[in-house]
Amino acid sequence: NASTVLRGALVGCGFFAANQMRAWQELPGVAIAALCDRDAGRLAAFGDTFGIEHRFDDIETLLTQMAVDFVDIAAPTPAHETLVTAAAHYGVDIICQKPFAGSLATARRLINICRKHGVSLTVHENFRWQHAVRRVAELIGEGRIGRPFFGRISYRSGFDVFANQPYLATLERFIIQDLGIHTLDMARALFGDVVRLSCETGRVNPDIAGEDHATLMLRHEAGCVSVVDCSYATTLADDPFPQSLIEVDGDRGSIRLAADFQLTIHGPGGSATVEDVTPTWPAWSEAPWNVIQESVVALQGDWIERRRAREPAPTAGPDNFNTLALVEAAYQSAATGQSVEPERW
Ligand code: NAD
Ligand code: 89Y
Repeated sequence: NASTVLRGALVGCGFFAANQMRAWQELPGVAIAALCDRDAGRLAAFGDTFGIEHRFDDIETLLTQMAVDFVDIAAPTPAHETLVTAAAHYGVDIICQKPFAGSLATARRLINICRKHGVSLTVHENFRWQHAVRRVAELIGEGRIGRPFFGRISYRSGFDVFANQPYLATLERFIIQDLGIHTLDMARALFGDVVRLSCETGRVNPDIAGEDHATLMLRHEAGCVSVVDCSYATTLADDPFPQSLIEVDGDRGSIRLAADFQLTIHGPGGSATVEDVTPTWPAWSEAPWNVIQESVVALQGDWIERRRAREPAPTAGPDNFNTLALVEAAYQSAATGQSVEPERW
C-alpha cells in the first residue's frame, strides 16, 4: 500500500549510518522510528542530531517493544550474524551493510534463515547505484557498444580513509574486503557473473595490517574479461576519491568514464560523444563523499519501491553472495598464486 509509511529501525549509529539516516529522511513514504547502538554515547549523539526519540542498546529489546517493517543494519560485519538472525526471527525485512558476512558459510546460513522466516534481505551494496555507473550499465544494456569483450574498473586514491574509519587500519583483510567488494560488485553488475579470477595484492602503508592495493583479472561467464584494480596507496595531485574510473570495449564501440564524471562513447568511424554524467547531489551531501551519498539515496529509494512491490532488490542476499564469493576467491588467489573458480549461490 503506497499510502502507508514504512517504519524502520536503524541499527548501528556510527560513521556511515549518518548517510543512511539522511537518505531516509529525504525519501518519501519511509520513517526511521527507532535507533539501536550498543555504544550509549553514539546512540545519544545520533538520536539528538536526527531527532529520533526511541533508542535502544540491543536489537532484541527494540524488536520486542517497537513495531517496525524493517531494520537497516549499519553495524560492522562481525555484528551482522546476530542482528540479521534476530530481525529474521521477528519477521521484519532487512537491509544490511557490506561486507554482509565474514565467510561464505555465514552468508549462506543467513540468507537461508531469512528465507525460512519469509523476510527480504538486501545488502547495502551501493556503488553500482552511482549515477555514472548506472549510465554505463544502461549504455551496455541498450547495445550501444555491441558485445563487451574487455572492461576495467579502476579505483586508485591516497585519501586518508583511516581518519573516519580507524578500524580499517586493523583489518588483516583490508582493501579487497572494504573497497574491492564494491568494485567487484560493479564488475558483476556491468559484465555478469565470474567464472575465473586471479589476484595480486600488496601493502605500501607500514602502519596498517592489511593489503592496500590489489589487481584482479576476471573472466566473466558472458565472455568479457575485466581488470579490477584498487589502491589506497596512490599519490595523485587530483585525487579522485571516491570515484571509480571505468573502461569498456565492445565489438562496436567503447566507453570511457573518466574523472569528474566525464563519459565518452566511442563509435565506429572515429565518432565520439561526450556526456557529463555528474549527478544531482543530495542537498545534504558533501565533497568528496557526495558520489557515495548520492548512491545511498538511489539504493534506498529503489528499496522502498521494491518493498512495496514485494520484489527482491538487485543486491538481494543471493546476488550479493556472488560478490562476496569474488572477495573470498581474490584472497585465495593472492595467497596461492593460482587462479580460482569462485563459488556461486
Ligand atoms: P562505525 O564503527 O563508525 O559504526 C558502527 C556502529 O555500530 C558503532 O557505533 C557501534 O557501536 C555499532 N554496533 C556495533 N555492534 C553493534 C550491535 N551488535 N548492535 C548495535 N550497534 C552495534 O563503522 P562505519 O564506518 O559506520 O561502518 C559500518 C558498516 O558500514 C561497515 O560494515 C562498513 O563496511 C560499512 N560502510 C559502508 C560504506 C558504503 O559505501 N557502503 C562506507 C563506509 C562504511
Ligand atoms: O568503507 C568504505 C566503503 O564502503 O566505501 C568507501 C569506504 O568508506 C572507505 O574505503
